[in-house]
Amino acid sequence: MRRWFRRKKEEEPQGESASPPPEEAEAVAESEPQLSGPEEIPEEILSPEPPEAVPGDSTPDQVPEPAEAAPAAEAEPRKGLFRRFRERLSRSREAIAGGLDRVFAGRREVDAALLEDLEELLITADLGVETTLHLVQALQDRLKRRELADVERLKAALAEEMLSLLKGPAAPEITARPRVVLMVGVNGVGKTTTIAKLAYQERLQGRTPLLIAGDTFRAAAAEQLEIWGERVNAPVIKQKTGADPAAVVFDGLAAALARDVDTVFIDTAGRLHTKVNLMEELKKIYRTAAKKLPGSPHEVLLVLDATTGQNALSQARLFHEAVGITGIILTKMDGTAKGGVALAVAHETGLPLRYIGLGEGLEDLRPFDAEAFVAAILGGDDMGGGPG
Ligand SMILES: Nc1nc2c(ncn2[C@@H]2O[C@H](COP(=O)(O)OP(=O)(O)OP(=O)(O)O)[C@@H](O)[C@H]2O)c(=O)[nH]1
Ligand SMILES: [Mg+2]
Repeated sequence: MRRWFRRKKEEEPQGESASPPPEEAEAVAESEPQLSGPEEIPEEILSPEPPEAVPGDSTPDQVPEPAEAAPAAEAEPRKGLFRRFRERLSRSREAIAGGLDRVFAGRREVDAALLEDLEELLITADLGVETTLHLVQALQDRLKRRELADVERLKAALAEEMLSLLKGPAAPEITARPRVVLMVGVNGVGKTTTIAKLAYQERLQGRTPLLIAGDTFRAAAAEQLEIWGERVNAPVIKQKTGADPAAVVFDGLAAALARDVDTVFIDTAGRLHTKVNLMEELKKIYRTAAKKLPGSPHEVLLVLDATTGQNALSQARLFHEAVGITGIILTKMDGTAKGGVALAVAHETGLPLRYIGLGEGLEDLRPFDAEAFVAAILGGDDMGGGPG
């Protein structure tokens, strides 16, 4: 799978050049609406059982109340931010750092047997087989070069290898105005909430966001976005349930131009329509945006729910194939032990991790910081500050 992703990435570099999908695809889908596209999409990929929440039918009243005073994020010193970040990732840290402590207990020398135990641990910590083998191979090479004199060196080497996996290209510098961000992902992963969090960040930085309710499939979806819009003081462009999402996007972009906003976030449905395939719908939204505002959407962000573990990888592949993903947001990293999936996602997709979601509140979204992340999942409980 990794090779597939990398090839795809080379063919379709970031942004505008993520080529709008072929017209034929639409024609096929329209003449045979029952087909689910070029390849059968397994139901469990498109509708995963959300293990830690039942968000599929979120009604507007499920928009969580603001838990904390809004401006706190800015005022909070970076050290406090990192502490909170570490706390939210504590279950993943327990799985990875805690697991390492157990594997290393009473062992000083690094040998093949120890690396085998490490391999098992990483696989169970949701790094996935391919990513684990990649990391362990790198460590075996270091062992052969006699660079791993003791377990402390091994741990440091593991941190370095993880970092080099996670360090993707920097976020693209987008100067277009408005900057249009298309948010995609299966149902319940956190698309709508993440849009609210991003819009909130735009506001904090003095920019004007506008939200487009492109999920016309689920009855309460537009209202949910509207509630968030009110909370972050961003206009929401919507139509009635069942409207063509591409038409909403068209109107929304017209409104964005008329109002001269800085940023547009397009919310989309995560669930399969009964007649029109979700991927075909997204392609149409993409084409419509590109037609209305050439060069847009400037970013296509895929939202993945960390609690679904390895299933996130299959989702990434499907969406990337359909609309060319430019970045990934991993949500629900708080309270899950599956945070190791971030490494698998970064390694196997070759796509940049842009943000991670650490809770339901507006402030609970952080730009992905590879150093901070590795420090958080590998660091012991005695670690004071870490990077930041
Ligand atoms: N703990 C936690 N919960 C989150 C996070 N992000 C989103 N959620 C919750 O996940 C649930 C689903 O979020 P939504 O934003 O409605 O998800 P969606 O992808 O828009 O869902 P659909 O519109 O049904 O496709 C909500 O209860 C959110 O509060 C996160 O980072 N951490
Ligand atoms: Mg939604």
